[in-house]
Amino acid sequence: MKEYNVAIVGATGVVGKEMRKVLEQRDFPINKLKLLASAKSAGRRLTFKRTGVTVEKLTKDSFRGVDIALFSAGASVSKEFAPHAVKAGAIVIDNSSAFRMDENVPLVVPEVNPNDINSHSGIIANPNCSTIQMVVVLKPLYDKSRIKRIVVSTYQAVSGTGKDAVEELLSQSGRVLSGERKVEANVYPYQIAFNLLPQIDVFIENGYTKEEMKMVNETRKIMGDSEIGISATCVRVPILVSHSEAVNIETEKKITLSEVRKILGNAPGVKVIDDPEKCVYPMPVFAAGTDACYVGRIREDKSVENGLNLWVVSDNLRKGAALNAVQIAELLLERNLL
Ligand code: 3JN
Repeated sequence: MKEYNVAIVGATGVVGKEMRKVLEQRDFPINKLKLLASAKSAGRRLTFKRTGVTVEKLTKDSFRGVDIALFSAGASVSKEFAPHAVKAGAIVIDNSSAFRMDENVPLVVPEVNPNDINSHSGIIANPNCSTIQMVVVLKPLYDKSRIKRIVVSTYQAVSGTGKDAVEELLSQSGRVLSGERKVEANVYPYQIAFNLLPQIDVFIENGYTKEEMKMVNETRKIMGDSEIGISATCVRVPILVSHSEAVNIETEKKITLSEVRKILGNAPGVKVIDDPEKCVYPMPVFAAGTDACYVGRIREDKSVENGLNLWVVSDNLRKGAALNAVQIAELLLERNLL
């Protein structure tokens, strides 16, 4: 079997670390793994398959001989360096928002729109974590009956912001528990421990945040339906890993609850966890470290025609980022697109 040279850009970040783990766990056919990061992290030794790999400083010449470059170092790094990677002959799988809405860049969730990958021209975008877990669950329902409208509220873990936010939640929690009344906030505008923030990313003119509009625009692009009505409210909660979402949808035709359960029970990447009588439903602590998008609290919304409510939970670092990126790479191999 052919083996590939893979680079991870942003190798020392929370998603970069998870990418290394997912590549190893799924035994992705790697010849050489290149770990790239800023000058600050260059020289660090990280482990891949029990072998030490030295982190190298990212430069425009980093991509010679690289077949696949997984980018997770933020949109500005992607904008600057992805073109160099493509020029060097690599296929870029980009986890940032830099190219997601670019017409010539496929935005891919392998369970949802795998065929979009066929038309890539060097860059394939990985959607936002909150979008991915929602579309994995909604697409199989959409295929039964078009979804007219989605109203979603998210409960997003701090790891979505990165390492500093994880450390801030832990240290603030410790301080609050030891009796401090007011704790300093550096990463977010306010304390996140024992609190929640109805703001993810910055606000734009329409009163929504960028994260909320990413969910709207990316969902329409991935589902291939620019007419779906979508309204999102994104909230940061004091959770380390796994995003949760309360999702309300209106379908064109009625889908009965038993059909919903059957469809989702057979859907790739989805696990139904729904036994309210036994208090069984998806939760972040159970989803963390696993691969599925979990769905429960499945019930009708009787306040509208053909309304449904769902509760969706998934590990934001895995399916929301690293796993989806590696699945895209696997799809490229499967389809001989590399
Ligand atoms: O906050 C989260 O839970 C997800 C954060 C995603 C994020 C954070 C900063 C910049 C993104 C993203 O993936 O959309 C970006 C970005 O690439 O713009």
